[in-house]
Amino acid sequence: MRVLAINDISCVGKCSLTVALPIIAASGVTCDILPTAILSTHTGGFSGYTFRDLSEDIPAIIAHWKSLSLQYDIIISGYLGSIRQIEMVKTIKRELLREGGLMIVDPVMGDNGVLYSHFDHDFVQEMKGLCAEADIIVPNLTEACYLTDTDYAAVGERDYPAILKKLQALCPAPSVTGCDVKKDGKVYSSVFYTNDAGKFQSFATDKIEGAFHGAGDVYASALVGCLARGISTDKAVEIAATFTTESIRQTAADKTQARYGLNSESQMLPYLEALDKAAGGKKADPAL
Ligand code: PXL
Repeated sequence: MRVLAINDISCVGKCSLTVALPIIAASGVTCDILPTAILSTHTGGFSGYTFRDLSEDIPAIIAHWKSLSLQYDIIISGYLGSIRQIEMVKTIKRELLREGGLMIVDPVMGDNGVLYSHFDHDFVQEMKGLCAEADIIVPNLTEACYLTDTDYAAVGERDYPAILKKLQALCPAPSVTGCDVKKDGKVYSSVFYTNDAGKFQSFATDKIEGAFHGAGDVYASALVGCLARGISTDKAVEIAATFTTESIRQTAADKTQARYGLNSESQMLPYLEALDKAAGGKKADPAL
């Protein structure tokens, strides 16, 4: 099982590849990386960061991998620095995803109703095109709203199924994180998703107040890890959402600055135990 994670390297502030590589690799599969940019920190909550766009290097990297006849079982794309990189990911899918492989797109663009720095309407339009080429997409609620031209400020929990349905017009299996749901006077954070039978489902975990950076990356990486081990989508969502929530809970208890990312390291062991149990102890096939 060979997975390719396409994302940036934010050297400080755990997110993107510094989250994806340890989680996917620990899940028991080979995880290769394609860095899209190198930043001194991520762009949320820091100023004065450096940003080196690696677009110029990507075609030669792909050409080299093709000369090695590399093929991927799963490709997951995350933070892309430009519209040109969106086009590159489409090419990478065409040239390096094996037939029957899974293309997963995390359309990283924003949070809490607003786009991150560097992104605009044109980027959103192009991202819709990339999502249309994916088997699974994992937007947060903000990104789901941008992808479906929905007004985030007006969204209530009644609207989640309609958003999921609109996303399905783009991609067969959306999984939307960060959907607040109230039950018995308590607020939960839910994932609304489409399961392997094509049914809309949701999975709720405790909502922990605060804006925690890198949570989407932890969720997407754990989901990929579970799917790579042959676990059903229902169980994969449950394991990934639980891992993410417990990482947020520990980060809140640690009282570290949210911009430095989640303490997912502390939750790695329970995550792996849940993963191994769900996989029935079956190991992944070796990477070819
Ligand atoms: O976690 C999402 C993310 C990834 N990469 C970079 C970011 C962000 C969110 O701000 O800035 C560079």
